[in-house]
Amino acid sequence: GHRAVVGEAFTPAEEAAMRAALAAAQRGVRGANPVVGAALIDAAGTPLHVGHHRGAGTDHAEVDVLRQARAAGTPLGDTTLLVTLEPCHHTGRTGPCSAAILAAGIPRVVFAVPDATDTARGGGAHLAAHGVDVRHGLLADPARDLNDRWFLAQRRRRPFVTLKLAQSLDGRAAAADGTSQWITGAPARAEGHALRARADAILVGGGTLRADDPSLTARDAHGTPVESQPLRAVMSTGPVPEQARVRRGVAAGQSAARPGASGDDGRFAHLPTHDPAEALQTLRELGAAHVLVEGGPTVSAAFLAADLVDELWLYQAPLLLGEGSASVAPLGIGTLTDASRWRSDPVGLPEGERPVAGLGEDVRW
Ligand code: AOF
Ligand code: ZN
Repeated sequence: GHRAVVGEAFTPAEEAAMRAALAAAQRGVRGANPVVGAALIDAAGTPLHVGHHRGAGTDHAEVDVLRQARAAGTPLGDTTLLVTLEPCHHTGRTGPCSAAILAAGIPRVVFAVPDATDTARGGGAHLAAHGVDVRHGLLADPARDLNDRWFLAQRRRRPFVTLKLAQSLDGRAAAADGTSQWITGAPARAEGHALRARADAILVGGGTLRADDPSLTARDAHGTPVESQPLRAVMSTGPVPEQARVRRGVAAGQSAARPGASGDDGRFAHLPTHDPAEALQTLRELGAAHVLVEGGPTVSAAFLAADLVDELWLYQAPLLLGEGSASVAPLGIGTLTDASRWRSDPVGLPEGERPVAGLGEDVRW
């Protein structure tokens, strides 16, 4: 692992600021990007600003802090910036934080853990080479824990996978006659669209394609397709009909493929396989770092059985169906010790929103 260089010391004020940055990071939403927080202190250790990254496509934590500092007119010439992750050194959806920090004239940077990607790492070395006093390793363990699933996805060299399930209290995704729209309420569906907007690719299986003919577009709160649409993927060895909505997505001209994530026509990919690992490899080659698996039961079970789910968003609506199909197909688990176990983790939920169990409300885990 990465440890602080022996002899490197951090002040109590730096540690307090890094804790504030770690707390701020948790307000971000996981996905293609890690959750990251940053804090700025002055030479006396006085806290100045705390910021965080809100999810893929938005400002990085460092840039969030710099924006606050600019707005407040904070002088930066004798400050220390603390970041929970090494400042990036690449242009992805946003520009390099290394350059932003240099341009701002911040003389000292402390980061908790190095960036794990081949593309974005190197910000620490770059800053040091340009005269910034750079140290790292402060509160490295909690910083790693904060993004454990993201780091794991980097190590495994495959996209981060979110599985979304919407089900009744008794774990069913459709009633006996096949009706399934809608089991969860409007807020859960709206949040589902926000989840889509953060993903690079949305994946469904052949069953969902035939049953729902979904368009798999990401829409905003007003129902308007968001500007940067994720790649739409169907994982099925069967055909995808020419007239399937998933091929068209939003009306022509309304959709802009996300840079790097281009399918057959920049927006749609047919993955003719039953193997989730193979599907993920193809999506990775198409540029996807975050894949949202949206069903149905067979595809969900395939990803779970292959241990290829990093994050599970479970929406449980307050109704019982009794009969009907399960939200996840049989996983081949014969005994309790083999159960697929999950830990409840509020990280990734928007600020002020936490799972609420209440009569008449969708419960989100
Ligand atoms: C930072 N600060 O707050 C975050 C970082 O596509 P982009 O531009 O958002 O870049 C994504 C990559 O940047 C991501 O894979 C990770 O390596 C790094 N995330 N870096 O300096 C941040 N979120
Ligand atoms: Zn950055």
